[in-house]
Amino acid sequence: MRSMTGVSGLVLALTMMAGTPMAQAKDAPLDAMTPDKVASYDWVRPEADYVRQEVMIPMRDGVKLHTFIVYRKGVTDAPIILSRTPYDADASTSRNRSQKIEELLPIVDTPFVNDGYIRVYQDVRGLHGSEGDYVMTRPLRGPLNPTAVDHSTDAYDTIDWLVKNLKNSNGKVGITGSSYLGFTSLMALIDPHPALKAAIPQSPMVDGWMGDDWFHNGAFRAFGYNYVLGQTVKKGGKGGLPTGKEDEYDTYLAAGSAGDLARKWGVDQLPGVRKMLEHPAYDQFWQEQALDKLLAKRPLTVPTMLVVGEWDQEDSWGTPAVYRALSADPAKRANVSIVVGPWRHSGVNYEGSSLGNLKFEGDTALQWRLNYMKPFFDCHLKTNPAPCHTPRVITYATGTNRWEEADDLSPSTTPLYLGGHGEASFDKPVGEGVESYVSDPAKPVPSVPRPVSLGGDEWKTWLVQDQRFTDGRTDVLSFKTGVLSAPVHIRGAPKVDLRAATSGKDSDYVVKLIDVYPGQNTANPVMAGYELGVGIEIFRGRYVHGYATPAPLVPGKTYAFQWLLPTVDHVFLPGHRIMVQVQSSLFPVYDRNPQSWVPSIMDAKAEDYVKATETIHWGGKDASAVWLPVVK
Ligand code: PG9
Repeated sequence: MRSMTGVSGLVLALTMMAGTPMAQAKDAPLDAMTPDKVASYDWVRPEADYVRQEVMIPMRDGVKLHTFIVYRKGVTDAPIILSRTPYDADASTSRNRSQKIEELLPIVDTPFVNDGYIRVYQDVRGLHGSEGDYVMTRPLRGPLNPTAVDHSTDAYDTIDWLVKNLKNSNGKVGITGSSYLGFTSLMALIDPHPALKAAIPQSPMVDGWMGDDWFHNGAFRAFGYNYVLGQTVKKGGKGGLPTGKEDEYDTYLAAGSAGDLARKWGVDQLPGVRKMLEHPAYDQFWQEQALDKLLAKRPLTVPTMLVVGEWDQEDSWGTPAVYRALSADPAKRANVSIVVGPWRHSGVNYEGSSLGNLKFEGDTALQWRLNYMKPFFDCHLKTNPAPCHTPRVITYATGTNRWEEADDLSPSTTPLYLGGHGEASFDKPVGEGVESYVSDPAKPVPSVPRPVSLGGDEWKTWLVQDQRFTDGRTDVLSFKTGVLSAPVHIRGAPKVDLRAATSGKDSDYVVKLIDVYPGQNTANPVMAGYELGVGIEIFRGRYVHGYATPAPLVPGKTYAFQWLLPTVDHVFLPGHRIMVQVQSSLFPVYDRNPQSWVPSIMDAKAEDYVKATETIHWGGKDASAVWLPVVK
């Protein structure tokens, strides 16, 4: 099956193709019509302090995957760190086209290549230089994938080739990467190659419906069309929907439903978009791909450190879901740990001393990489390593701004009750009552102050946006504690238990858990009175009876809507207040709920979008609360 005998032959072939134009003898003068195009140029010069090999690694079905292998010249007995990416392995290993390895590879790789590691990046099948067909987040072999290959087999075959062909390796491999690369890292844990000794999946895409890129608890992120366009279209897809610099609140609102938006901009026939539009509920298509469930069914033989940002705007679900699934099983518990840092999506791989208006104590991402990532890979991958001391839970407590180690996340057992007159309290309110608002899909609550631009820096920081811009809107309820006299420290996933009724037949509910900063802050005025979202998450009401079984809500009937907010470690400091905001839209990050009953919201018509009165109960038997994972 293997068409190559090893790295050295291929490298030689590439070198011969590259370099000096062959058409003309070297010293002969050129005439004006000598063609100027040449085959290639070898930009890795002899003085480079590294070796960079480009190889095609054969998989079991004959497809070859495009792979770059980079290491400092002269390394021996070297552990290997592998990343399998849809984002161009060539680009990942040619930063600055530098001749110095530290400037060539992403900054996260520096401590490793400086310590004798081999770094490998590979294009997933069907993208960039790799052969084969591209299926976005290709499902595992099984009911959804009848072929003989998936990311688990591709990782296996790649690792097998690496340990057999890299003569300067010590035969031990780790795998890592964020988001899509986190997903491919997790896939490698299924029937893993024996040489795979450690994994650090960061913000992996685990379940595209429950709370990662495409849907959150059933509410849809049409913004994903941009991703599909950029990644799956050969020509013309880069740059996303061609809407210019318009306020995307207007763009999305004018289009109507998510289906109409897709049709209007001509992306409705892209397979990646169609798969979303055709599967609005949590059917087999999504359930069979949920990696937390797939991993829970198998042994976990590879030590795995899962990583997520507290404000991960794309894949906040996956890491905690996999941690819950694996740590609940005594047979797997010893092999799994979780890291929660003060980062945006993939922020762990960049500079981490701030996020939006928030400032931390130094570069928290670098701190994690040096103090936890490096020792973890070292102790599992080096030859004759020092023993591992990996805490199960490693979190950065925002608020007090310090790293903490613990044996587990805290369970959500302390209710913060919503009450009358905009109050929130740890004591159950005396009496009971309701608060209400009118939700109008014609004027959805914006996700950030307008104008909205879903890409770029605004997207990276929207979860830490000051929430004062919605506090006080007539379609947003705010419930606030008194000023705290002692810190309230939470570590885990707060759980919403919202007791609510709608006058419509369907409704979304958004709950924001907010840290309200003191009103005066002379040293840092931007944070005076700041309303920091510590967890923002949506729930689509039609799924209250089950995610696979959408059903109309009975107008006026009170339901218990329950869902998890993202996993965090946060300290609400004395002098601060805790606020809970409730609203019924978060637009345009999430599509609008028409609030009347339609079989698929993807195809709601203009006339289906109706106003509804939302009634939130407090106290009594229907006491709405956010259950906090308080550290005791
Ligand atoms: N969140 C991105 C993604 C992962 C998997 C599928 C689609 C998108 C990413 O950052 O890679």
